[in-house]
Amino acid sequence: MDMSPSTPVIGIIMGSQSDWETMRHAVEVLVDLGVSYETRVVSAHRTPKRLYDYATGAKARGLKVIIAGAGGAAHLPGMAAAMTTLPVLGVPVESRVLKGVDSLHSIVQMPGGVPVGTLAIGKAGATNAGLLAASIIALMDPGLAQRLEDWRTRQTESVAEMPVDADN
Ligand code: RP5
Repeated sequence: MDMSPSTPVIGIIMGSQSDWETMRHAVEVLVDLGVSYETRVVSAHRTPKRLYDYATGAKARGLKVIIAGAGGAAHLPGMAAAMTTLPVLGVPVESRVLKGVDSLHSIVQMPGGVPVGTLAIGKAGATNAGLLAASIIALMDPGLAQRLEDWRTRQTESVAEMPVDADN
């Protein structure tokens, strides 16, 4: 799915359609911030050729950052990072059996020399991957840098000083 208006600078890949429920939160942030992106299902295990083509071609197509989400034996971010020098941000998807701890360990323990910036398990990780990718792009895009500042300000202003009962 490509909902982005212009040439994508961020590639969001995921190991399975089942990861979309998590990874859509990265997209929500990029839409809010007006950052161009593309989304693809790319499995390290089920579609290795698709992964090879995606990772080796990403930089030449103009992508600047790859966000890769996967669950279980989550090799996708690490294998993508092995084939490109673009920054790769890994999102551990919450797995049914081991609750995403397996995904986290699979993604975070990269050997020295092939980095993956690993985020939190699940929705928070996907949201923060979107924000982190945007802040990388913002280094070269003053307009986006301002939108990111504004996004943070709105978030700060949305936090009430006093707690309220949930059923109010
Ligand atoms: C991983 O296996 C995917 O990233 C997904 O999180 C997990 C389960 O995939 P499905 O069996 O739901 O397709 O490769």
